[in-house]
Amino acid sequence: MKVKALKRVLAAMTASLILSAGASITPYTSTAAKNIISNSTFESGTSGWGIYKESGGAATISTDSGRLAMNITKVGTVSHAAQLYYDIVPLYQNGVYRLSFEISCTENRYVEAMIQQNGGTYQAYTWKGLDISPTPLKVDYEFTMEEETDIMSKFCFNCGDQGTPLGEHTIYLDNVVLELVDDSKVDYEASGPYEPDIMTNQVGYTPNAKKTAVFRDVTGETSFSVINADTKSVVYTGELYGKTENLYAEETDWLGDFSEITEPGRYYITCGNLDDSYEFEISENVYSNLLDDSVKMLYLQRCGCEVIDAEFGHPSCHDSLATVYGTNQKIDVTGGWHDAGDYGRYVVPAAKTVADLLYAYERTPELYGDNLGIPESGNGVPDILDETRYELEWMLKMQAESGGVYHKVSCATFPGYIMPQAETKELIVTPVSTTATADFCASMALAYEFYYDIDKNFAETCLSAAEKAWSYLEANPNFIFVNPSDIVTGAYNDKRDTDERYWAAAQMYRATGNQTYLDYIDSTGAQTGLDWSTVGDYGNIALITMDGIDKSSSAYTKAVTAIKKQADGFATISKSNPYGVSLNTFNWGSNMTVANAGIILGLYYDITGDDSYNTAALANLHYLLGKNPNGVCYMTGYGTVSPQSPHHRPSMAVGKAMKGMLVGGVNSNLEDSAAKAYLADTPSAKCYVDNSESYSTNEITIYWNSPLTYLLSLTEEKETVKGDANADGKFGVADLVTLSKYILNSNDADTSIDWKAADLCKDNVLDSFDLVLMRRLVVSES
Ligand code: 9MR
Ligand code: 9MR
Ligand code: ZN
Repeated sequence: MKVKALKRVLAAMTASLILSAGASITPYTSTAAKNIISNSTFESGTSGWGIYKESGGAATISTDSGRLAMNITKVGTVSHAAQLYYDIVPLYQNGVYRLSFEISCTENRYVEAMIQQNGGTYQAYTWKGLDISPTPLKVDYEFTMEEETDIMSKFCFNCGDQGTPLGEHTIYLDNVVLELVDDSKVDYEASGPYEPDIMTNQVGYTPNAKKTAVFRDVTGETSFSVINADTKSVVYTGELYGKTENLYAEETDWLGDFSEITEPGRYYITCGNLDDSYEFEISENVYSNLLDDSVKMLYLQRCGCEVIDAEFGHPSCHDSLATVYGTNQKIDVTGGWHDAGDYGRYVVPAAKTVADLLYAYERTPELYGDNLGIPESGNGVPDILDETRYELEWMLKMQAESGGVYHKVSCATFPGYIMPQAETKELIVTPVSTTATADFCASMALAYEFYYDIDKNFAETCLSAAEKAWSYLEANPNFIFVNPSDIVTGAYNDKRDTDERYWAAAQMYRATGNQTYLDYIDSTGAQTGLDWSTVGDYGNIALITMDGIDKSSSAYTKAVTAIKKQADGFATISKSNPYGVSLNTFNWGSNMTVANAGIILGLYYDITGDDSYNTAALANLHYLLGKNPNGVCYMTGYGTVSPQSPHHRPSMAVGKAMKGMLVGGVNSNLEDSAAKAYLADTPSAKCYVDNSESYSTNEITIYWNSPLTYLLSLTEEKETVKGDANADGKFGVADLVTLSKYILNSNDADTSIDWKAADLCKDNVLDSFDLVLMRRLVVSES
């Protein structure tokens, strides 16, 4: 029990550390007396070593007679303008290190050698100024790591401007050795993240939701208890079940079901010697703030206007004209939302965001109010529609004369960790792509429907922009984007545009009812995906939820079949995974993929009324909000432990995580230095690190928030009238007809039925037993 108290303190500490790179994570393997630098003699290339250039510096590296040769043509204007580096050097606090290397240069000059923090303040942990010359200089010394452990520091040589003008020259480096010679004072244990033993959704549950907790490291316990956090009384005791060897997280898991607790309140779970779970809430409105913040986040990402907020407010940004790539043409593309932790604005991910928001609103309009605290609040239009319109207005500016749509606008490179108004370099609009044009077409056609009653002129502008885009698509079969070589910001490049065109056609059909689009849909067949790169399922959503669509048409039935197939796959994985998540592999932005799976499951629930799909959809929500192997609520500012150091420039500049952002989450491909350093030996389902340098696990984006918004719109518990199979709000003979029909054609996805209301036997099957009960109910009520 003492251990428990201690671990708790650590959890609380972890939760309060802001932007502290080295504070909390794994590999505890001792590195004593091994050369930490893997390529030290350059016998076969320069692998592991790289060059950083800025402020006018120019340099290349190669090998020369078994040495590393750094050829410098321009020293630039600052000392790190030309920098030779070796990434990911673990330095443990109180460790004594010995560093040695040989260095020479074709000229006499001064360089700095150091091991420094890679990010943050770039503080040096050890530093030497060196006068180098053609005669090799042998450097060999010991130092102690005084600062907090930093397992991803950077060893580098600043070879830029040091005050003396220099022509082209070459620096040679060889026999680099870094060893941890004394680790007797290193406390390896001190740096592990706290991993809870019992995981639940940390935010909580609606009263009638299915509620299960995951238990790990169980030693002999067979039951668990739910405790009321205010009274400390045991309100429920249940048995552990479902022991599973979880290969993805490398742990053994048990489950405990506490769905019986429906009484609103705050609770936590205990189980023998395991650490108590974090507290969570049960209530009707448990997600309302979360839902509001998932949309409000977009306001805080607004570009091209003053943003008002006590902590993250800023003056207008990115409001200069932008240059169309490769021309002298300057255009106004101000507005829209910053995409992510960077300040680029990209059409392709914008379209996904817009679609998620509008379909979330369509699914459960009653959840969306007019008081989010955005400038348009109180104007009589739901804020989710006002906020979405802010992006749509920007998207309209991205359409070229031709009807084609520019892929994106950003500066040529990513800025430092600054507020948006401080990024003042030239804005560049990159060429038109057919993926952006089709996504734009779909978004505008969709917008036409939603804004028609609010502002007819705007709606018509959207529809004619969509029509212009469609004409461009007809004339330009396929023009896929690649980043021009001098632009390094988000590429959002795709291999095919079939799914984008399918989505566009489906939205155009919904907006106009025109047969041409239906013919186009039939020619491609249903496509899938709710990603930025695959968007076909938005086409399926458009068709399935379209008013008055012919349910026997091939467009409709193929869309339903595509959804069913995916929903069944996601439901199966969710059932087999102790955490209830519908994924077994985790890539960049996996939290979006998890939320997307929830959307597909929710849609299929809406089609069939089969509760098991809704349960699986919400299991994915519970994963995102804390019931996952890392025990993290991935939405900033919610739950007990949520990301403190997201890769998000405003949060990094302010020194505090902005609230209401869903981070990318687990990504086992280790695609940034922090992920490589912290997660090298981590099981795939746990590859996440709360470190601001980890953009491949801990960045945020507008299109990761938006599927969460959609998923949350599935949480509204609708009152069901007993026996109301046809969901018309009352019970009668008509429901008997619906149920008989359903049972007769039980494979027919078309027969829509409110499963929960019709399942009178409460056995999760709809069959003749329910029919018998329903007949009795009709008789007794008449
Ligand atoms: O900050 C950038 C982030 O928004 C991107 O998702 C990521 C991948 O493209 O790149 C980040 O920028 C990094 C760049 O790729 C490499 N140098 C360091 C930059 C900041 O971490
Ligand atoms: O979300 C994108 C992810 O699917 C890609 O694997 C990754 C690398 O191309 O890029 C992600 O998008 C980033 C974009 O390029 C720049 N802004 C931040 C985005 C999220 O990291
Ligand atoms: Zn901006």
